[in-house]
Amino acid sequence: MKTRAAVAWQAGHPLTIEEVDLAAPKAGEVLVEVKATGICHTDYYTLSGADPEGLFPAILGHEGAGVVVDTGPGVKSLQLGDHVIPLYTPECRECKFCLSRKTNLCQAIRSTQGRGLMPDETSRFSLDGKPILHYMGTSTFSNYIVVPEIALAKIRKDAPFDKVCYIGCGVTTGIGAVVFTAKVEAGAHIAVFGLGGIGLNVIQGAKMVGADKIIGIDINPERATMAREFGMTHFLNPNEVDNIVDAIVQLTGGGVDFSFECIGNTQIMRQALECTHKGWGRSIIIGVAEAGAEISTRPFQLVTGRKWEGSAFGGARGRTDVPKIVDWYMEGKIKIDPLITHTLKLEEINEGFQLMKAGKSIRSVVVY
Ligand code: NAD
Ligand code: AHE
Ligand code: ZN
Repeated sequence: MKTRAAVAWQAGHPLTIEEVDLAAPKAGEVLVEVKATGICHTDYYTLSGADPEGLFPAILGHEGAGVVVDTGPGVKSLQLGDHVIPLYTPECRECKFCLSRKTNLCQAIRSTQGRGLMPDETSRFSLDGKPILHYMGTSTFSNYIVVPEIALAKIRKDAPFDKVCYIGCGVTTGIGAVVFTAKVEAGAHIAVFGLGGIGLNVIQGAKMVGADKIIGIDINPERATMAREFGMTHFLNPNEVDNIVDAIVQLTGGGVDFSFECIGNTQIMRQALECTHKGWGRSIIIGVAEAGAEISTRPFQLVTGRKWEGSAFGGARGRTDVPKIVDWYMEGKIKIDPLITHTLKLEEINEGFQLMKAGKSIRSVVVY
């Protein structure tokens, strides 16, 4: 079949809209009509050329929601008409990682996924007979996609696609980092570096679990209004504060219990670690830094009890946790609508990248 898709031909160049060929789902695979997709900073990062796994030509996008329209042989857990969110972190429930119960990083298809291929080492996308690569196993910048069954979370049918697509990455990453990775307790002091599509969700997760001081840090002062509405109690602009670490330590009487880096800047990662409390502070890296980047601090920071950690997809087990997060949204426990600042057509997708780059959007969502 044919599908309309935004194709990334090479790093640093705008996407172009093409009629791409899409092969039928093979065994264990599912054909999904994508109804809506968010644009995440990670799509921008890969398009920039800084991602060592950024291969071209490819169809980017990993924050979608849609409907099952066909299933390949052997698919048991999904049927036509099911509403789904594609998962860049699948959940096979059989690999060593899934069975460990210690991580959400299912490795069943990670190797082929990182090379832009389906598990049988081929692509389902092509144009003029030449293959076009998948991206993060999802490629939600295509109206139709083929995805392994283990990489689809089945969600309730009354959830609006143009909102819950954001649960496919940003919402789950931010809230999950608080709830699943850090397990922030009520009364904790926290600091959130970067108040974009991820950081604002860290803030609402922290408010949801009853954190006390929620300190937001961003160089864009316009982010403070939305952050306050989501639960931020204090705002610091690094351009107006001499020493951000000292400011946070003073504000909290010794440092925060948890900090979250939601930018992808290794200098800020160091500040995020060093503003945590001696003896027990934990700093969670969420931001993705470019190939070759390294983090550093005095080992004394760790000797004296601070812990450096990371979180991918908020530590969420996609098929298990994503339907629950959709329920939280439908029950009014979390907010998504105000964060979706722009709704675009597929033809306008490059504007979505420009809005993000200019700091004018929180999330742009493309509706097919
Ligand atoms: P975004 O562009 O929406 O937000 C980034 C925010 O950081 C902006 O508000 C910007 O003003 C602020 N910022 C930039 N430089 C700063 C600085 N020096 N000091 C303070 N604030 C600064 O991006 P996003 O979609 O929220 O993504 C944030 C990061 O998280 C990216 O690196 C993205 O790739 C990564 N990410 C990781 C995961 C994961 O699973 N680990 C998932 C999604 C996104
Ligand atoms: N290919 C990139 C990896 C970037 C990365 O860390 N991705 C996150 C998700 S970001 C979503 O917006 C992730 O899940 N990482 C775990 C994994 O297995 O990729 C690079 O920099 O190499
Ligand atoms: Zn993302």
